[in-house]
Amino acid sequence: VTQAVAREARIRALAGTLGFDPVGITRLGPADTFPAFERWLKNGFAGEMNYLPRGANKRRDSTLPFPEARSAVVVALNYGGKQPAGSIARYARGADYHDVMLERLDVLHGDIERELGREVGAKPYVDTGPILERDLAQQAGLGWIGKNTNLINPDRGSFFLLGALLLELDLEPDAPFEADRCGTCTRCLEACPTDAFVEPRVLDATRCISYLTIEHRSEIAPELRPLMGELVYGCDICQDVCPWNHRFASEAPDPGLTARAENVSPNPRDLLALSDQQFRERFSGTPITRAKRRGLARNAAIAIGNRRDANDIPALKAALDDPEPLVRHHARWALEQFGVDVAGET
Ligand code: B12
Ligand code: SF4
Repeated sequence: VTQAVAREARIRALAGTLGFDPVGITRLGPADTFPAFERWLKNGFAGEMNYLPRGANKRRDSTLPFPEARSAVVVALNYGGKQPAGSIARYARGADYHDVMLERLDVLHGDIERELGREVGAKPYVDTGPILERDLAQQAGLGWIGKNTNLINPDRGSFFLLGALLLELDLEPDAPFEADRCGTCTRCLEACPTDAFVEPRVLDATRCISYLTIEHRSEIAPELRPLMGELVYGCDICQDVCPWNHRFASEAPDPGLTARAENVSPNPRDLLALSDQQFRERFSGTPITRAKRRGLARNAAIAIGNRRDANDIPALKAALDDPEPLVRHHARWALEQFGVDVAGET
């Protein structure tokens, strides 16, 4: 065993001590799945996520965003896949994972410098630039890209977030994960309520409930609304049905991502009634701020239209006076689901 290998082992152990699991090391370089990404963009599957075409070319090769970096420590952070299902996706029920992950990657950076006894240029990365993270994780040996497009680890399933510490170090890489362990299973493709998979490993995001509830800013297509059920932020369904998660998902999330009890399945009636200030107070520091008050209220109106509880009708009528046309429009749709005819424009 060379000294270099011992150094990589120590870095992996440091990351493990911080709660990251699994952990892998890769050299930065060309992304194998970039052609699939380009095709996906060309087909319009990115919808309104304009930041994807904007940084498209850099995703070709993970050396492009940070040219001084040579290697990456790629890490996973568990968000507790066995937590009960609810109307908010599991990853989004507690602190914003970007904050948790970035802070911890900074700690890892300091630990590595101490371990090596010198300064090392580094850049913590989580969704913060143009990198195909699932590709990078596959390169680092963390798992394979499943038919539901999630990165699946053979001992941990897929209910984790990915991050990377890009380092100005030439580290000995782990072997990429080459196998495809999905086999003939197609449960995720069949379980998707909106039929969002065009084929295995290709998601038409414009139909995905995660996209619709989080990234899509405008009206949601009327034909998709009934298929969204009562989900108001994100969707875990194509991971819930995965046999790898049945076997390996864990009960408790990383302590940094502990769920706030009120953010598991909030009453959509309450969400619809929040003012901008109440929204900020309730959700600041969580990923949910990304949808903005108007987006979450729109989603809540759809959930109410789908659950059809007559007690919600007064809340919907009140939302016809919402300052946002987007919210008024979806409240009107929800009232129509109760057979209430709403006159006037929205
Ligand atoms: C845009 C985005 C989304 C979009 C689009 C997702 C998608 N599947 O395209 C939306 C909003 C829908 C979304 C949803 C979710 N996301 Co998201 N998302 C991203 C983001 C920012 C970019 C992903 C991207 O480039 N998509 C474009 C498509 C083409 O890439 P891809 O889906 O990853 O697909 C790859 C493979 O499918 C492969 N491929 C495609 N075709 C083929 C064909 C063959 C034959 C092969 C071998 C491979 C292959 O190539 C693609 C490029 O690498 C990443 C962070 C990052 N910077 O990477 C997080 C990220 C992928 N998301 C993440 C999470 C957790 C989610 C959700 C689970 C959240 C939720 N509960 O609601 C859902 C899961 C939905 C799903 N089935 O993917 C995690 C994934 C962790 C994991 N274990 O995989 C990431 C890495 C964020 C993070 N830092 O942790 N997301
Ligand atoms: S996250 Fe939900 S809506 Fe999106 S592809 Fe998976 S099952 Fe379908």
